[in-house]
Amino acid sequence: MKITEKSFGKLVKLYTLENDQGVQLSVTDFGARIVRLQVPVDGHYRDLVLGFNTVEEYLEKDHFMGATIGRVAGRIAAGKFNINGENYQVDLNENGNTLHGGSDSFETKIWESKKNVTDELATVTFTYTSPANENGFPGNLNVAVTYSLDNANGWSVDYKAYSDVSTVFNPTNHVYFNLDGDPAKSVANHDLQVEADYYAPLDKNKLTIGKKQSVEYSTFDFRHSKKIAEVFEGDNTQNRMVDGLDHPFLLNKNNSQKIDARLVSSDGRVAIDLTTSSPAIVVFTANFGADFNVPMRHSTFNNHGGITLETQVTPGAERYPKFGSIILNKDERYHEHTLFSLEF
Ligand code: G6D
Repeated sequence: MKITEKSFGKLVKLYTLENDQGVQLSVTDFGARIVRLQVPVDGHYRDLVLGFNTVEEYLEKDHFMGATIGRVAGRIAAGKFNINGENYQVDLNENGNTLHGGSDSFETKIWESKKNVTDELATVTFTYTSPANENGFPGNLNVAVTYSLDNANGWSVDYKAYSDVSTVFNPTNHVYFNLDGDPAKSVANHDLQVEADYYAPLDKNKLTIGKKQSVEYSTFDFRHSKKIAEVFEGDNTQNRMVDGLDHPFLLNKNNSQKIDARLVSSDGRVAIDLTTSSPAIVVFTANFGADFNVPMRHSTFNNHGGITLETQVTPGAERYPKFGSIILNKDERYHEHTLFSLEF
């Protein structure tokens, strides 16, 4: 196991965690972000995630890519919520709503970093203190995000946090996978499995509407692995509205179930099994439209050239308690964990 460190631009570092099997996970303190994930396939490295080579490109082209998202991932309708009888209004940055914690949130901050290597595990922990009232959110919030890589080809993300005042907190990571290693190629022929009997439909502004919809007999039924293509080609109005998937899947969490989700490359050579302590996964198929032809590492992105598996509480929970709670009480310890097991 080892970690190498190099500059990723002015004041910003890139850490590469490497195991004895040659898996390389590169992360940066700029947004506590995943930049690259490489595995050896047929003697060549295949890069499984989308990314750019410089901080400037992230800022210009897509600042959420690979980043830690917070304080609250997804959309807060009209930026309003209530904690213990107190009303809050946070900054608005998309159609009169708050997306991913408002503008310039976790993803554009330079986090503190600390690395550690043992024979079996390499870890980098990024920490950031979000000051009270940042983008309107209450409480000084201390956040730690730890990326770990083990020798059995598992890598994980741990989120820990506490606040000096009760607040809301619902972080995730916004890494886009393309297990074919080519952002020019749609993920339509990847196989996806998600252990969810229900998903949350959206309105035209991509806000959840407080409904849990059964996946049965619909394109949203990924309980048995199937090609993603169906969500791009069918006539399901939810898919057509967002041009694919941009939906929360409410995880079943059966004791017998081994994994929560599985993604397999088009050629079947690479797979990722995801297991999480979070209750939901927002699956976003990078529905950026035909005009978003942005040069990325390896090639120029084409529509649907990536897919996120964003572990979190279903967005809208501040309005719809049936989705769970995103309240982090004063001095309570927050901890969520997601493991991604690689097969190649
Ligand atoms: C998220 O769900 C949202 C998308 O709608 C958004 O476009 C993207 O982040 C940037 O996953």
